[in-house]
Amino acid sequence: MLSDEQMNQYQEDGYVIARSVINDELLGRVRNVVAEMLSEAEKVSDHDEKFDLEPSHSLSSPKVRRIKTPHKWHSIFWELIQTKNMVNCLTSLLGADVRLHGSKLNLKSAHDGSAVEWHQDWAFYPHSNDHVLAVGLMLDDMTMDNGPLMLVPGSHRVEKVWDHHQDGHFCGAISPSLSQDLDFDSAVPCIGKAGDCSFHHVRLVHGSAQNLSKDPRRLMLYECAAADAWPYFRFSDIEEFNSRMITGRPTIQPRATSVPVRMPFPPAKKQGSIYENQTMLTDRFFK
Ligand SMILES: O=C(O)CCC(=O)C(=O)O
Repeated sequence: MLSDEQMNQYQEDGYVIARSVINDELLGRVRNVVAEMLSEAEKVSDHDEKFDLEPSHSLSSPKVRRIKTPHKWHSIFWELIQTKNMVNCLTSLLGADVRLHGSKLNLKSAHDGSAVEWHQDWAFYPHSNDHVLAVGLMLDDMTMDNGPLMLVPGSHRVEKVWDHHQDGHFCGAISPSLSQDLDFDSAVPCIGKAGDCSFHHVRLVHGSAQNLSKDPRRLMLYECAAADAWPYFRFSDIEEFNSRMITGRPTIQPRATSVPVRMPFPPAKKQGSIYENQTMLTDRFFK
């Protein structure tokens, strides 16, 4: 599924986009499941374990910005990450044994969907080694207008975790005015068709602007790790941990390498999701 050129691009730039990873039949079924799940949000007035809501959400005009951990709510999200194409891409990039760390479905409502400020996923979930990446499966076409994922090429190769704290607390974002060493203007948009998929390294700096278009934008994100990359925290139960193997075999022998780590503690003042963490920000890039 990934050519040598694409593999080199992942090493060099920290990301790669694979085209037509998921076929129309499966995409159609996923969209139906998502529509069904979203209809439940018509009864929800505050964030809960399933939904993260836009500030403009109301019962009469529901606006969900994230379905949290969709793989826990419906088996179709497992089906997606275990398709042959997806597993081929993952094993090319991470090796034969791959575990799911987490998942989220980010939705940007038309004319509204929240921006996500620049950050590194690694700042949220450091592991014993950095064979960890995020899969961004496009459930809609991604255009320059609907708030596509924006990636800063090569930023994963800087052996550094940028500061994601503000006033002594984790805030889930990099302050643009305090990070002169990052060239946000070089960021590349992940433009593509529904069914295309981006894979970005866990230390790659990325973010996304508001959705200015007339259509909603849905991006399904999977956090994936080589089986020997163990998370530094939020581990409780080996059976649950191993049940998240996407392919290959689990191990109880983590591989520890010299990777830069900053722990996301003390925790964000606003808990719940990256959007909530970032509500406290006083220095923003995206309007
Ligand atoms: O949905 C997006 O555009 C980006 C989201 C993101 O980077 C994240 O949730 O970590």
